[in-house]
Amino acid sequence: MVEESGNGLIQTPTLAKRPVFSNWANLISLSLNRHKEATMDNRGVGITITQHVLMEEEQSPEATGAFTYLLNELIVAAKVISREVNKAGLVDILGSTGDINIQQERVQKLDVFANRIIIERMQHIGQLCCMGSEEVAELIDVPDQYPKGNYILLFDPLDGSSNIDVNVSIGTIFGIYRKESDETDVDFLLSDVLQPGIKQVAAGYFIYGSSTIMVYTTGNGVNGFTLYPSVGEFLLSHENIRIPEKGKIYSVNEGNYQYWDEDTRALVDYFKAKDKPTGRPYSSRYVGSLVADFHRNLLKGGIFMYPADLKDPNKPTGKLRLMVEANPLAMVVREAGGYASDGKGPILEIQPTDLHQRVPLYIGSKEEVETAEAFLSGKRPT
Ligand code: FDP
Repeated sequence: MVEESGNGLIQTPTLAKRPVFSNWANLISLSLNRHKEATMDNRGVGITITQHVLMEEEQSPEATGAFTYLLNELIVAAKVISREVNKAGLVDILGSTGDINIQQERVQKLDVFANRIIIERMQHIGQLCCMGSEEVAELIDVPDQYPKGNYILLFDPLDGSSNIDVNVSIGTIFGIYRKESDETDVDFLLSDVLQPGIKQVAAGYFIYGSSTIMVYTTGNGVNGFTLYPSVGEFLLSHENIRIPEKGKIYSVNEGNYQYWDEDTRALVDYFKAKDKPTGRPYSSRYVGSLVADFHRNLLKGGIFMYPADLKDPNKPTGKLRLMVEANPLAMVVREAGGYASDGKGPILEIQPTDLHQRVPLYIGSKEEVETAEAFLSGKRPT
């Protein structure tokens, strides 16, 4: 059995040597028992995430169970993070560590915890050849003592972390790729990691809010699962999510207005202008936590924007990270019928050059994101 210590870390290093499917039998029976329990008390009838992942796997004849195992372990890590986030304020986990990360931001204690939990839980399972985290400058190798697999996990362990101390929703974002090279001398090549987002085999996020929700896609639509705390399972709560073609919300940090170029300002002015036939003015909603802003707009429709700004006039750039934020959410939104752009073209088609590269991001309902592209290419609607 997997034994969890107080801090959520695996205590049995032998786990990696066990065959994947002996663990599976346990997982399925665990899941079914919990499902029964949920049904019995009549408060949580529903399919569990584990059942859902297994059902998706059944659709793919060549599946080996490796991916299912990987996703399941990530879910366990998220449950541990969720538990810790819920304790924030009660234990000494709020606040900054005093360090500055690779993105030049203050590192929060919960950032460090979430990052460590994901790495330590994922590195031993034998399905990954490497990981990349927003919090770690270099790629994260799988230590020699553990078996290697063919998947690559890129993640933002705790997105929106400047909101932790004020009890605003935060989240974990992930994208999973398959190793493309058949190199055997090394575990992976840099090109295996720097793949465009279109190559993701799965992507999603966990949002730690009024409840903890997981939203994910493997390219067959998007589904959302809510953590049922007393049962300890994610139950299907948002089946086949579709983002409205057109929304009524725009989300952007308008405090940056003075740093935007003219086209960006014109775009935001457009959403605020009065015009009944096109449903304007839109409502403004901005939490300042990407997962929370994205999740709201995914369900309600609208556009989230983090435009390039001229804070450094020699280097106009967006703030958000292509590989660990924009790409996973771009896959989710595409699978839900929406669109993500850097203002010029699809986020998912950008060829990355660096694990930590930043991009402008326009994401949400198709109509609004296409409007953004039109403005940013100088073609403003009349
Ligand atoms: P944070 O810095 O709190 O981690 O990923 C970075 C991010 O949050 C996003 O979650 C959020 O959308 C954005 O930055 C907020 O940035 P601003 O404070 O500049 O609006």
